[in-house]
Amino acid sequence: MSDAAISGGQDVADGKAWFGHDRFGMFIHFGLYALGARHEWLKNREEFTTEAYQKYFDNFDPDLYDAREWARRAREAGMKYVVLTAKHHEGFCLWDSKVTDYKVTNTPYGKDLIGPYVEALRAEGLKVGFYYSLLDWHHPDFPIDGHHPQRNHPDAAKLNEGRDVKRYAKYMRDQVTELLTNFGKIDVIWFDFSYPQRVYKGLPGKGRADWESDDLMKLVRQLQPDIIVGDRLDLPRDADHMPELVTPEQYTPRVAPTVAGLPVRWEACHTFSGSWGYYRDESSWKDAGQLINILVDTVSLGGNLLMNVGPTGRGTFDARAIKALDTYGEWLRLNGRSIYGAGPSTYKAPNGCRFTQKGNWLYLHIQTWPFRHIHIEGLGRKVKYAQFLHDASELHWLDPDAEVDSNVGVAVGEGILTLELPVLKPDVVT
Ligand code: JFZ
Repeated sequence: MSDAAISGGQDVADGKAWFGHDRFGMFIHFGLYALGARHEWLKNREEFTTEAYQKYFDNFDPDLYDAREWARRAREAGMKYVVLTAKHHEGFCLWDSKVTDYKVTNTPYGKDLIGPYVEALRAEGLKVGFYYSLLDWHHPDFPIDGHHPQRNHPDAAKLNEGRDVKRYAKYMRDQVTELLTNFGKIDVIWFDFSYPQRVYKGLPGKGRADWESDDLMKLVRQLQPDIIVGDRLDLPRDADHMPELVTPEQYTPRVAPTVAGLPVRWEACHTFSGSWGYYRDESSWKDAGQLINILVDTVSLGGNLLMNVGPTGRGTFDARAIKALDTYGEWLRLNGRSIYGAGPSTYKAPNGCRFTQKGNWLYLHIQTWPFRHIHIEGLGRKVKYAQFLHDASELHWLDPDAEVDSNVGVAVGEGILTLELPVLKPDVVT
């Protein structure tokens, strides 16, 4: 299978080809909201004023932050790149930005978080990504809109007088320049997000005209020619303007996403428990089977998976996150060959199964364990050898022209391969 097929059909004979090969990355949502420990949108949902939110800034001290530990955990989970929220919607910056005071170096912690992060990822052989929020609930020039915490303020329209979105767009370019100049080669940048059609109580939404997305994009290209740019800048999207990275969020697409009918590079992003930011009391943590299925489903459709961790206010991954990461690490150690460098197959997987393919190796992911047999259409007389991946134990099968085994009880259909399985599912992660 060619690189093009692996990446979802796009021509990737460039510095971005690693992406479609690596398949699995870590998202990290870290900011002041970690202290609220109840979702990264809390300032918005609870309609905090900036003054009321200041308590998190004044108490921000992730004293246990160890970038090497984050990077090591990502690598051991089988992840190949990491994308960290350099700035999320709350506007707080994790680096020593020269164009704002609302930054980590002015908190009790007092140190830059981004430099050590970048260095640690490189030391572990991981690619480096930044998430940068287009929304900013702190910046004085960001006009209040339907996604702003002050959207219901009786004088919202009045408060908007003097807010100059052009100045805000310039601020973003200055910050992106810092991020893409001061930390060496950056591999991914994730802008989030646009909502030009959203009007709320007469307050218009924002899109490319507000962000000045064309200029922002030009700047990014100029500073980091090989960087992969996420698709939430509200840029035109058609056959002549293919996005570089389509980003479905918290769902697995039914089929591989396309733009103008053409295949496109894409990455699903998911959470362990629903929230992106650390949420202490959330109980909806996905189990091991769901975690593995999300990865397999995504790669079987030619996409990447960006799986999120929300570190605690101390700067650590909590025990539940570590357990989930270990699930991936253990599974990928045994089954990574079916993920890295693999992509979709043209064969149709049987019910309860998914296929991934790499060259002449076809990987059958059995998500629902059947009783003794799986019948696979289109594979009859095509298979030379079959084995379990986790332990390389040989598997037997019946081809259409094989002697019909009376125990199987099926005259195997034309073109169908019947795979024989142990009655008991082998005791592996999933
Ligand atoms: C965004 C953020 O708001 C969220 O906090 C997180 O960072 C996630 C990865 O990205 O979530 C969105 C963005 C856009 C939409 C929905 C959720 N949208 O356009 O429907």
